[in-house]
Amino acid sequence: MKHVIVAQDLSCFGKCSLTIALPVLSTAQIATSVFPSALLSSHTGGLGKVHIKDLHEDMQAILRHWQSIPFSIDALYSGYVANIEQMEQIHALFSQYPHAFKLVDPVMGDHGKLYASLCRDLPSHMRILCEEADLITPNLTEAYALLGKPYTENQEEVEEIIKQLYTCTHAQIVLTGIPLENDQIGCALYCGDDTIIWHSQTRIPQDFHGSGDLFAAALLGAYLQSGDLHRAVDIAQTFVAASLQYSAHQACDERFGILFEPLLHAYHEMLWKK
Ligand code: PXL
Repeated sequence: MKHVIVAQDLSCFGKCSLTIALPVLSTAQIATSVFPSALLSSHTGGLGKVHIKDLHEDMQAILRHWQSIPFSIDALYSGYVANIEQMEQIHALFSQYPHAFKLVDPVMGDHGKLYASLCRDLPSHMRILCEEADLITPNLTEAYALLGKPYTENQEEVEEIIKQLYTCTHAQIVLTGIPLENDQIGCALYCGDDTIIWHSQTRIPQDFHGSGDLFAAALLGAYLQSGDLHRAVDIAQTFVAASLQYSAHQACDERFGILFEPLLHAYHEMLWKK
């Protein structure tokens, strides 16, 4: 069985990070271990004053203990990182397991804005982490932040942005959240050759928290199971689109998080469909 270490925060309310990654990877029949960066009373996306316990010192102790446990690992997966101290521990994790596949989801913002909870110079540090990755999954906002460029929604620039990101990271890239014509939203896959592969779906006007985390976790699960990144993008996008549609239909509070649980069986079926 494949085994992934998920380096993310535990937000006690409002689905995101670990509360999304763990159920999704379990559905993909992948074993998980946890490298927790922080404990928060909720995510930082509009639910009021958040209690935060930074765990970077604990991360160091966890890594030290793991050195004495003979386990093997297939992949490392990082997401939201709030500060440089946590980032250093994720670098240490990557160094401790150099042969594992590394997915870095450079979670930093959306709709042209970076999250206020992040430390100022996080983008340049996140870029260095991306340089260690095999696969990165920025949205458009994060892609511009990684390159230190002002955000625009100019579709003609997207191909240039994705290629520049590849040049500086040498990681395979799935760029998400690209606004397209006719109420579509797209993502683009680039692996360093000449072709960018586009996937698109109908845009849903609501903004359910954790949708990006759901995409990255579903992508990793599908990629580790199929070995086919193109197919994995298709599966992750279909799963997230169905979860968004379901969440919109239930009219739940967007801040409470995307409802994906009733769609996990469909994700599972897509993974094992011949
Ligand atoms: O979904 C991204 C995310 C993860 N973790 C925490 C967050 C956010 C986005 O706001 O606040 C703690």
